This record gives sequence, C-alpha cells and structure tokens, in this order.
Amino acid sequence: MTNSTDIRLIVTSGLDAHTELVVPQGETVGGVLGRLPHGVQAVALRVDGVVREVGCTIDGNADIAYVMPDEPDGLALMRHSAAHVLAQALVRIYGDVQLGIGPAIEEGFYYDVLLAEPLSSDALASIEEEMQRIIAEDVPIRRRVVSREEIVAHYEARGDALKLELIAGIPEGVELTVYEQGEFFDLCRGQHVACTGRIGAIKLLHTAGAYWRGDSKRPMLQRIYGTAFATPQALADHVAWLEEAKQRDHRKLGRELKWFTFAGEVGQGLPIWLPRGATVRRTMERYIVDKEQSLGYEHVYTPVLGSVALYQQSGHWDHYADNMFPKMDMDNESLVLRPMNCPHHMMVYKSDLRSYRDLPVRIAELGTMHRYEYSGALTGLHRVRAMTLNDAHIFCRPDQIKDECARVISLIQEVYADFGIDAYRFRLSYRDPANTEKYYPDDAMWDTSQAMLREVVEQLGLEYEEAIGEAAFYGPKLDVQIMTALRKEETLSTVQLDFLLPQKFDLTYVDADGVKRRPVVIHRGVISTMERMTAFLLEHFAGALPTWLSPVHVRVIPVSDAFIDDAQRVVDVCTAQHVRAEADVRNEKLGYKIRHAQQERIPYQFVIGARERDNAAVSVRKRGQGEIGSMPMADAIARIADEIARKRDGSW
Ligand code: TSB
Ligand code: ZN
Repeated sequence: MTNSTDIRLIVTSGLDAHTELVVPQGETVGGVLGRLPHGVQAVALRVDGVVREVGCTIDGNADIAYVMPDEPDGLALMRHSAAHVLAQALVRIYGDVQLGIGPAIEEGFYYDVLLAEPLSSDALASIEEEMQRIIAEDVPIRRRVVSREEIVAHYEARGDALKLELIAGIPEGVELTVYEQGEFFDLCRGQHVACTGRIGAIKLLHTAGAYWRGDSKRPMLQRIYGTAFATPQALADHVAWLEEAKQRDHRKLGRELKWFTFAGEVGQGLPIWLPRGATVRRTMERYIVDKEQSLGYEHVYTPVLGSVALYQQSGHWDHYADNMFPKMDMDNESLVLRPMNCPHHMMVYKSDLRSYRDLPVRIAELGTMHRYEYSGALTGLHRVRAMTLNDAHIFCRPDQIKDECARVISLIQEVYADFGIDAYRFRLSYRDPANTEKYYPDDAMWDTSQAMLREVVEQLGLEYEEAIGEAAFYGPKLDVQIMTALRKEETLSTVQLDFLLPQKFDLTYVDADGVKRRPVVIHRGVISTMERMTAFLLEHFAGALPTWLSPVHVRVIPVSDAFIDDAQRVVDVCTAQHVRAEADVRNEKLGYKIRHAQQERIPYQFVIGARERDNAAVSVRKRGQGEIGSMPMADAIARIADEIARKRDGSW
C-alpha cells in the first residue's frame, strides 16, 4: 500500500477491520475495509512480507493484506490467539490464576501460568473443553489502547503480580495495548485473528515447569503447551507425527534399551554409557580406527586437560570461551578441560621436524572433550557436555588440500554406506564477516579458504546448501546435516579448512628447495562424537540398528528349562565366532521371551528345543521377517558372521 520510511500504519482487529495511515504530523489517512470475509484470519500489516504488530513503525515496504489460515503467518496468528483463549479458559475455571506470557512458537503455543495447585492430566481435557466453548462463542478479538493506570489497576485487582512486573518493565511513553475477547483481555502487542471462531482446530499437549523469565532463582511456573492448525485433519496429522517422534526419540529408546543414562549425581549433560550402549560405541570405535589405519592415519593419545596458555595461543580463549568450563589454578599452572583436540594435535606435529615428503601427516584420536553447553540446549546424547570425537587433523601442503578433502569426503560416504545412513545434506558453512567476536578477522584468509572449499565440493559434484555464520572461528566447514526425531537440524560429520592455527602455532615443513613453509590443517570428524552418532542411529533406525552395529546379534531362547545348557552351548559357539549372543534363561514362557527379544530390537533369535538339540540345529527368527525355520546351527551362525563382516543385512 505504501513505500516509506516514517509513515505509521495502524490496522485494528476484530471483524470490522479498518486501516489507518498515520503520517508523522499526526494527520490520519485511512479507510474502513468492512467486514472480514469468511475464512480470512485477519487484516494485517505486512512489512517486507512479514506480519508486524499493529502500530509498529515501518522501515521497509509495507502493505495491508488479508492473512489466510494456511499460510505460516496465519498459523502464527491463530496460535497466538489460541494462547489467549487458553488464558481466558484458565481464568474462567480457576479465577485466581496469575498469567505470565503466552506466545506462539514454532509448532504451536504455550502459556506460562501460576496456579494454586499443579494441574492434573485430567485438567488439560477440561481446559481444552472450555477453550472449544470460547472458540464456538466466536466473539471478536479487538485491539484497545489502554492507559497505564487502567491496566495496572486491573491487574492489581486480580492480584496478578506477573503481569504487573511485565508492565513495570515497559518504558513510560510506550503505547500499551490489550486484546479483548468477551469478558477477557490480555496485555499484548498483537496481532490476532479477527474473532475466536477463526482459530481452527486446537489441542492442548502437555505441561512442563518453566522458571519465570527463565531465571532459576524466580518462581517455577507451569507452562501449558498446545497447538492449533487450520483444519482438524492437519491437527490430526501433526498429533500423529508427534506420537511417532516420541517413539523415535533416542532418549526414550536409550532408556528402554538400556544403552545410556544420565544421573543427577554426576551432572547435567554427562552421559553414562551402559554395557549395551558401550558395546555399540566400541564397535564404532574399532571400525573407524581400523578404517583410518588402512587410510594412512596415525593414532595418538593426548590428555583432556590443557593449559590456558595453549588455548590463548590457538585463539580458543578469545573466540570459544563461552563454550569452555572455567579454568583451574594449580601449582602455578592454569588448566582447562579441552573443548577441542586441535591444539594438542598441533603439538604432535611440532614434536618432529617435517619435510615436504612427510606430508600429509594425518593425526587421529578418539578425543574426549568437554564443552559448556547451555542447560536448555542439552538434548540426551545429541548435545552433551562430555563427548568423544572421532577426530583427526590432516597437516598437508597447499597443493594437497583438494585431494585430502576429497579423500575425507569419500571416507564419510563409505562410512555412511556401512552405517546405512542415507538421509543427510551437505552444508557449506561460511563465517559471518559482521561477527568479529566469533571469527578471526583476516578477510584475505577467509576469502581464500572459503573459495577453495567450495571448489572442492563443486568439483566432486556434491549438492550442497550454504550457510553464513556457521563456520568454525578458524575456518570454513563442509558439514553433513541430519535431522533429529524432533526435526531439529544438527551437524554430524564435518570437514574444516584451516589456515589460521598453523600460523598461530608457527607450524612449518622443509620444502624441496630447503625453505621452511607453512602447512595447512584439515580438521575432520567422520563419525562425529560417539554421543551424537549414537543418538542419530537410535532415531534413524527407531532402535533397530543394522546387525553389525547392534549390541546383541543373537538371543538364544531355550523352549524350556531342560534346554538351558544347550542354549548356553550355542551362545559359546556364537561367541567364538565374534557373533554377540546371549541366552534368555529366565523362568518365563517362550512367547514372552520372543516378544521381549523383539522389543529389544535384537536382529536374530535362535529357539532351541529337542529337535534342534538332536540335529545340531537352531530355529531362526529374524527381526522384521519373523519365523525363518530350522537350519543347521553352523550355517546360521556363518551366515550372520558374514552379514556382520560385510556390514550388510540380507533377507533370508
Ligand atoms: C573436527 N576441531 C574440530 C575437529 O577437528 C571440531 O571440534 N569441530 S566441531 O566443533 O564442529 O565439533 C565436531 C563435531 O562434534 C560436530 O560436528 C558435532 O557433530 C559434534 N559435537 C559438537 N558439539 C557437540 C555436543 N555438545 N554434543 C555432542 N556432539 C557434539
Ligand atoms: Zn580440530
């Protein structure tokens, strides 16, 4: 509608939508649009295409448009209005509820409230019913400018200290607005749908504790989560997806399958690997170390502590301090838990004289490191504070960069094929030149390294996307991006090109002409951290990992107590051939044991009875395939051993 820098546009809500243009002198231009057509969410002000709160100052291209329920903005308005309806329902039911804040979020909305009693799970159903009633009432949602006196008096009368605190935080002179629907209004900048009837299909999901203003020293409120969609079908699809995500969540699977645990006594984000998970981890570690050895990597061990001076020299102290645990002062030394392994590997390189003939030097380690991650960001094994990275630093000559990067990428692809991982995307991660705090400021260096990494990726013909501000502080990265069960994108493997640390540590090699030159470093993680890869595998395979990665390959089940010794003998034969087997000798029914083995996602079950014992046979059941039938024990075990060795499951 307009294109200006200082015109102020006002759109009022409600069914009778009208627009006003307010020019700086206070002149008002405007027009009434009339009654909103059915099916439209609201009339909204859009600045550069984004719905803005009513009464905002425009600093881009603005227009006034209908917002439709099936567009992202429409969903956001609907969910924000649903949060108000939730608050209204709570006031109707509980009267003395104190209201915190209630925003729309990515996949729904929430409201933080303080209630005399914690809500029971039944309570959610009756609150949702009241919300449905308010939606059916279809009352207009109107914006109203209020005086500070009026709104303070209102919340004082209600005894709502949370709202009073919010108001106190708004500077004098800022226009205060409420959105009113029937008997209820809420302090809010908007914008909302025109009337409660246009909210669509809603559902309350769950509650969680949330500190007031995210501050652990303030009271704990109850956060009630819900979601809203344009149609009942869209809502039903989302709820089904949430259920599926819950089933796939590695935290649930990890607990049920007894792979790992977290203990309050140990500390947040510090995982305890239980025997099953540790077996999977050891399998991955052996696999990758063997593979790296065959590709010319040399493995080292270095300590998890390093001196502050080391990290000052590397630049971590300046650019990575937010992710580091505080230093410890002992015996005239200042030590930190390392957040990365690179500086130690620089010392490995420096421990010897290097000639151009020695390069590339590929230094690898299953390097344990500790990072301070915000407690709110910790997510099971996906994001932890103590982790072990399948790390390596490749020291090479500039003319070797492309070849080395290509080798790493092909290693990543080989490993993913063995792991059965097919859902991933490549991302080229560049620095954000404006962020001088995070990124080492050397424009020429960044231009060179970013262009070079892009060239490698282009030459390999990889499809990739680009992201500004995702580089490491020392250089650009090629990241392999995956999705968690909760649809959050995370980085698994990474290949990073670094011209900076060689300079900071004054690394050199003696070139063919006898002159000392600077090597380049490629940082790379293939499996990523054992923690993140394990979380990913659990979710990707819903707990049913390829046989070779499964903690138990075969569960041997005697049909009755009379065959316990026979079952144990089968286990011994398996074990001798590196097939991981255990016998289920519990005093339980056969059917129960089979179901239990299935729940544990164990790839093979051997059932042993009289016929099997007498014929040196096993009765095989296979995960996902069911009953296979009786066959000679030696054949069955050889076949499984072969699948493990080839890292490929076959159908029987
Ligand atoms: C590859 N110095 C490089 C190394 O040489 C490095 O540390 N890069 S990193 O910071 O990107 O981390 C490597 C990988 O560790 C990431 O790609 C990611 O997969 C994994 N990772 C990072 N932080 C965490 C965390 N908090 N929890 C679990 N895994 C993590
Ligand atoms: Zn590194």
